[in-house]
Amino acid sequence: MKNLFTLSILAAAVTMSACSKKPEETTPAAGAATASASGATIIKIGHAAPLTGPQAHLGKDNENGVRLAVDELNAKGLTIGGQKVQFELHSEDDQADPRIATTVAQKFVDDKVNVMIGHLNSGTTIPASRIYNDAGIVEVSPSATNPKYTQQGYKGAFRVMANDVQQGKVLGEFAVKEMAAKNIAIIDDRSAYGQGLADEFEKAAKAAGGTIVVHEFTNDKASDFTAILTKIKGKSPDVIFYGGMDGQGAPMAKQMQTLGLKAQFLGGDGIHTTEFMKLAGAAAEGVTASLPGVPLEKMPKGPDFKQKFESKYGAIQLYAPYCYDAVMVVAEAMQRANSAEPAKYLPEMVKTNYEGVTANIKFDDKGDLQGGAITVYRVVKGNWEVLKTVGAQ
Ligand code: ABU
Repeated sequence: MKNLFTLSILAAAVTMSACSKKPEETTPAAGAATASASGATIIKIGHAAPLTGPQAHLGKDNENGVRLAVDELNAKGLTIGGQKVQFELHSEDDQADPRIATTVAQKFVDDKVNVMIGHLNSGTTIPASRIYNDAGIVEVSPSATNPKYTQQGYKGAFRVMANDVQQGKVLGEFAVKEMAAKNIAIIDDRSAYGQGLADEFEKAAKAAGGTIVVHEFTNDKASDFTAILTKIKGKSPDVIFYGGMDGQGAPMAKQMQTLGLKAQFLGGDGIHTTEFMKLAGAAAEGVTASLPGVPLEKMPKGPDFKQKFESKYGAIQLYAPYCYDAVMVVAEAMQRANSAEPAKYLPEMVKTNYEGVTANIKFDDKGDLQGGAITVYRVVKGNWEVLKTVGAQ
């Protein structure tokens, strides 16, 4: 598939070369320039996430992270390739649905976006990434943590946070070694993210000496977990691990309390949200969850970002800082390449060494973040408090 990206770059070059001969018969290549009313060259930043439905709060958070970066870049009045440029956010709702995501991806291809930031979910990012790759569009994931996204050999696919192989390992070891879990129950939502993370967690927990007493599954629309939790209660686990998002994790934590389950509740980044706290209420207290990255307050630019973002959009939910960094990394690569065309700035993306809000961002040969950290948090008096960070640069 790496070859497909190369082919589409060649196709774009052929189209552009044909353009100089017969402009009336051609259409612009991916990322081709259009001009604003003020004469600035428009750079289209594509973004997709669930903007409606149970994950809308996360999608809006991602969208606002992109928006903040776009606004800041425009305020700088940048010039690329000798032309004044204006960044434009093109955001679409994929409803966290893989089929809708591929339709959205095709729309972005037809719109000739200069870059794609997203999608939010692994289950949408993976199928959509083939479409961006085939069209020669660079894609940067700010939140999809399933490792498969960057294992497909797509040269234009990048990710600005650690993936679920790393996250699952940290969580599995943490459960056994630091939560003293001998017997562990697992529930996942059968999404690419939830199931993938749960499987990595299971491997790591077993390797650390834990016993998985049961592995159940639900789905990313469910709200009643009574039957699953009643079955799990009979196994008396020390820890229940949930692979999925806050929309299910929060009612699950509440229903654990109602059913009198004494097990500690543990999850991944999908439940490490402000919304989880709101939805779970008192049942959030003591819940443990991970998040890729070093805590924002420990990063040099973290507190400033938090203040800027929250004064405009309210509390950060989850991945807004990663979305902001993703846009900034791309804008920097475009400036170094002196071009906003994906084929021209892609070689600069590969060479990225950018001090972001979330990490010092460098990519490995697959497009994954080098040296990505994972931090484990616990809810203490209504706040996510840091327990430990693993793998910090
Ligand atoms: N990383 C958790 C949420 C997004 C996803 O990977 O599906």
